[in-house]
Amino acid sequence: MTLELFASHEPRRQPLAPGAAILRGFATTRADALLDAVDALVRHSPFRHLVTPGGHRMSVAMTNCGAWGWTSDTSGYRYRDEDPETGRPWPAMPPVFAALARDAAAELGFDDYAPDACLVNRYVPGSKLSMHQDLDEADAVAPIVSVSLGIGATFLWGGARRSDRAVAFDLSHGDVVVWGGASRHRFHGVRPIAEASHARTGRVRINLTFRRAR
Ligand code: MD6
Ligand code: FE
Repeated sequence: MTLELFASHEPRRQPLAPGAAILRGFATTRADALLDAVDALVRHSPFRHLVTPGGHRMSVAMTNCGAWGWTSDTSGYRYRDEDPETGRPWPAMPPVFAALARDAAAELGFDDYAPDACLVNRYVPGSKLSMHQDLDEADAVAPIVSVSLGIGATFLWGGARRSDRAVAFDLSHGDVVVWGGASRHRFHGVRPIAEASHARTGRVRINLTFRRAR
């Protein structure tokens, strides 16, 4: 066995800032199970295009699982304990989701991470997410864990202020980004997705974004 061969199978960590890193390939071995669970949960709470408080239809389609789900409409952003489209609770967090989130958070030293919300995002070529902060959660220290599946994306990692220069990172199927602690309120976004196809998802990127909301 060569060291090179061993290293190529070891997930790589790319530090971003204190409390933040990209874990390359961290979800790869669990990706099929994660995507199977997405297929199951969207049968209960389908993807939908939310409207921003400013009245714009988001290009990313979203749904949620877990106790709390993130929603947006013209009255603002908020977490709800039921899906406004179905009038029922959001689907339960699949165990494979909770385990992946906990394991990824632990890599950054966030022990016993127990997210109570998972926002599931569906991007197609052209979908984008403008620079923003995730500020709607009660816990300002527990990390966001963001899992990329399917076609690639360019993730923009900004600073504490909107005017801070952002750095671009390409994210691939199986990559996980964690940001918590001092980095929890950093600006971030996703550039318009390029045309591409993935063997499992087709022309789609699925992103799982875990949070401690309440
Ligand atoms: C990503 N997503 O898709 C990162 N934040 O890689 C987010 O940062 C995000 O998709 C808030 C609401 C929806 C999101
Ligand atoms: Fe975000």
